[in-house]
Amino acid sequence: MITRDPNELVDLARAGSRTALARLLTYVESGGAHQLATAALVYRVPSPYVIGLTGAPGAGKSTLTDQLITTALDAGSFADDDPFGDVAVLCIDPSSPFTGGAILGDRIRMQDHATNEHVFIRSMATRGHLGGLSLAVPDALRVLGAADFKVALVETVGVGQMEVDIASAADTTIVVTNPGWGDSMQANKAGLLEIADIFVINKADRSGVRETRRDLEQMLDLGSHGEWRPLIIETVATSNTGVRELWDAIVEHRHFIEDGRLHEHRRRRMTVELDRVIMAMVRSRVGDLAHGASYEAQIDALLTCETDPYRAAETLLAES
Ligand SMILES: Nc1nc2c(ncn2[C@@H]2O[C@H](COP(=O)(O)OP(=O)(O)O)[C@@H](O)[C@H]2O)c(=O)[nH]1
Ligand SMILES: [Mg+2]
Repeated sequence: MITRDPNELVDLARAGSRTALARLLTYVESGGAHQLATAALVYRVPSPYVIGLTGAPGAGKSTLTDQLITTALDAGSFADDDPFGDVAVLCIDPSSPFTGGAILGDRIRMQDHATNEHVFIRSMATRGHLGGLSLAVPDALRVLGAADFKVALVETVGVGQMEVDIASAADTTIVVTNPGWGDSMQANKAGLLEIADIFVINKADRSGVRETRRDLEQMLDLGSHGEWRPLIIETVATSNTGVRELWDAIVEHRHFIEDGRLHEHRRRRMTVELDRVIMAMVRSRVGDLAHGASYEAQIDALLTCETDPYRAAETLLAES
């Protein structure tokens, strides 16, 4: 039986135990970050370089991730003096409280890699983490950092706000689109534009690539991106076409942000994460306040016009 002590698990994970790594990630997933906090090491090691992929279901994220694993292993490093070693993949499905069918499919798709000792693939779902997946993912990345992974690919299903939140925890964020994307994505375009460092037009073997590229270019012309103008890369993930170009784009973006911007980039990420932790804690306190005898008494007082909602709230807050 493997130990349950987070400190020992971290030591084992650093020594290469995938069982220990998996257990640590289960702690994170189930909201056991407080247990991990004692494993101070996790919070002292740098996070891996995180490449996030997001996009609508069926866009080809898993197929691309699969190809990127091979490319990352072949490329070996972002720079000669910075070997990667192993590659970690997290598959995140915010819409599913369980490890659902889609992710099972991804597992099968990536199974060639699953037996490779240099690749670690893990799907994650919410199981009661305080702030949901958007907080569990950064913790999971810390664990991967502790286990000495230098690069992590994070595939997030979907294009809603939560997915945008998770994807924005990456160092390089890739938004995977398909030809004809412009028509269906009107509502979320702004959010995606904000987070994308690279747009991929996958399924470029289909018609409408030129129109989609033009649409994206127009968006970029109008939108306010920073110093980095997001790159647009066309791929056919199923035939490994354009994947090397995508990798080169990732490397280019990494060099761009590491040229004095990584600190600022990660600082912003920390700000977002800390704000979320505070919000989650406050929300949980609100939950505690909003029941019990005092709460009921204030509701009664409201019904009989003996107080107003502001005074009632102040009273409850003062009592807490
Ligand atoms: N024609 C074509 N099909 C693709 C391409 N990339 C992926 N697919 C197919 O699209 C489907 C969904 O791919 P998947 O990687 O599971 O998408 P995900 O939901 O974004 O992870 C699968 O049947 C893939 O084989 C591509 O470039 N061209
Ligand atoms: Mg997938």
